[in-house]
Amino acid sequence: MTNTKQWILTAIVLLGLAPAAAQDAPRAESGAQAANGETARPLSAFFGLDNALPAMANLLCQGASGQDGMPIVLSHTVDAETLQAEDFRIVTRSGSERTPICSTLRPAGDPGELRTVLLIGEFGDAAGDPPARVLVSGDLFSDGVTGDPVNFRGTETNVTPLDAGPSLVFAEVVAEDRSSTESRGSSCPEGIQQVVRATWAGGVRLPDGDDLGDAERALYRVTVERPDGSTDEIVPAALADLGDNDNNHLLCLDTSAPAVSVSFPGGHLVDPNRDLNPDTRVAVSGSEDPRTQR
Ligand SMILES: [Ca+2]
Ligand SMILES: [Ca+2]
Ligand SMILES: [Ca+2]
Repeated sequence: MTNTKQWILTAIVLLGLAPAAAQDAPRAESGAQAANGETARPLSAFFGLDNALPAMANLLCQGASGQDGMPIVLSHTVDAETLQAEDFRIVTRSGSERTPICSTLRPAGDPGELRTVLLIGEFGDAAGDPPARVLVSGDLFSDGVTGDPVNFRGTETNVTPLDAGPSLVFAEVVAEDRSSTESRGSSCPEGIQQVVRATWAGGVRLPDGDDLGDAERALYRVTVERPDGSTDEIVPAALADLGDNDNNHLLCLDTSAPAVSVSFPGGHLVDPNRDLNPDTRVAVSGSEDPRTQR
């Protein structure tokens, strides 16, 4: 595929998400369950394209052309066999309720990914009555990779508006035995001491449509904690999981000092609606960085 075609496919599959939703307080209802110290819930929902999915989207989902696209990033990786479009309900600003016609975990389907669900359907219109909230209304389970399997049913998140840019919504240290050798994207080089997966609310690209390069690697900052309790901001030695059109990057670090947060400066990356990213920072899952407490 040409770069342009790949980017169109990315636009189909991954629609930028945003920061506001990620930083909202958890809105889990009383039935919410926790696993591995984290409440099961959607972390973000991004109104990525409004009535604008191209004809190619029919390859993913019959009837998707001309529909809305909304990626949802979840707190835990998902058991794909329990995922159905009807598990989600979208509530518009006026209170109208919509159900997606399709849901898919593509293309963020490498080992360890599987937490970004793309919803396709008619979810409201940006100008008149935009989508406001997404609820998990059916049984949707985590896959039990971190903690026991938990049900997302009964949890919800606010929708980030169409014109917002993409933000980081999740980061985790990738266990050595789950490294990216089976990934469709690029891998970290030999000799790397720690790998952090950074997950954006939706797919990100350079404004010219290319994937990230060395200049963008140098813009990432990872805060690591030294043995004496002090912290340093470091730059990844390499970027990986590139070239696979999903919303994940692997940050390849040349230190084993525990990573506690990841940040990226605003104004360098765009979502498929061509909105630029804001300054964005996210805690590494399981770490305690007071600047990024959700
Ligand atoms: Ca990937
Ligand atoms: Ca719409
Ligand atoms: Ca990727």
